[in-house]
Amino acid sequence: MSDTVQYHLADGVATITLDRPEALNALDTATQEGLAGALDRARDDGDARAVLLTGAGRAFCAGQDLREQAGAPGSEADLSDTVRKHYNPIIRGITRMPKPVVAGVNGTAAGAGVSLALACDLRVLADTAKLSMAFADIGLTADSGASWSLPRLIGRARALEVLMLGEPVTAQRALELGLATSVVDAGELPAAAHDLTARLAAGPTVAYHAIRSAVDYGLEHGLAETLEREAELQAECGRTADHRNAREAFRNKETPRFEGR
Ligand code: LHQ
Repeated sequence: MSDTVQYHLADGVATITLDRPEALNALDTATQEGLAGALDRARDDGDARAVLLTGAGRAFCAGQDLREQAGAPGSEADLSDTVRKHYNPIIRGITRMPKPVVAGVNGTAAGAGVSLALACDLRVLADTAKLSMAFADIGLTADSGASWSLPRLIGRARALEVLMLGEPVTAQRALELGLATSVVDAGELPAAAHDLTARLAAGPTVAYHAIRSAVDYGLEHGLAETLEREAELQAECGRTADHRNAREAFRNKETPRFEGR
């Protein structure tokens, strides 16, 4: 792990905390590598059934560390190197996680920091949070999956508006746009984000993964293909102990207990 990324397991929740508060959790190379490593660890951790990504201090993540040479505007090759080498694997690590991933957006997010939150399945925002699509402010295009996730979440017109105009999206506006699952008082953010993630950690993990896969597949395929993909995924879910036990619990008029397998 890295000094600037913490990993903590409790209640089936792997909490990954970006921990460079003095730089608003900006992503320097060590933090990028630490985050990628923490995501791998969460994926492989049999006791982790959901993942919470959050930040220490007053910010969630200020995006690329603009002070670090590797990320500084230099040649085009420099930027595409770090995007390919560091950011893309992180985004794949989130979007391919075989368990739910929640962003606990405890404060400001900018640039690739917003992209991290958008890649997650659900987003709980502190009322003080602002999402700043800062890319164009420094003459860059959207990266780290924002050009994929943002139009899926809020549509093309609004995605272009948010990315081109670059006005910070307040927590309340994020809720109206459908970018936030919920908005809570900043002081309650850690508990609220943990509780929501713990609820998912106690759920049918295989089915959650299948739900994300089916929805993403449905966004890119026609109805006929999607119906077939749903059938395949349903077959996988139907073979899980969680499904068998939930059917048994239904017959016995009991609340099902899911074990994530
Ligand atoms: C920072 C940063 C930061 C270093 C605050 N870096 N130190 C991907 C790959 C390749 C290349 C490039 O880009 C990308 C995608 C991106 O992520 S592009 C977007 C990069 N991020 C930004 O442009 C955001 C820059 N930061 C800001 O605009 C402000 O700091 C925000 C609006 C986030 C917060 O403003 P304030 O609340 O007023 O805080 P502050 O500006 O005073 O910052 C506090 C400290 O954090 C300060 O350090 P200091 O030593 O002076 O106290 C900042 O320098 C540092 N910090 N963001 N990205």
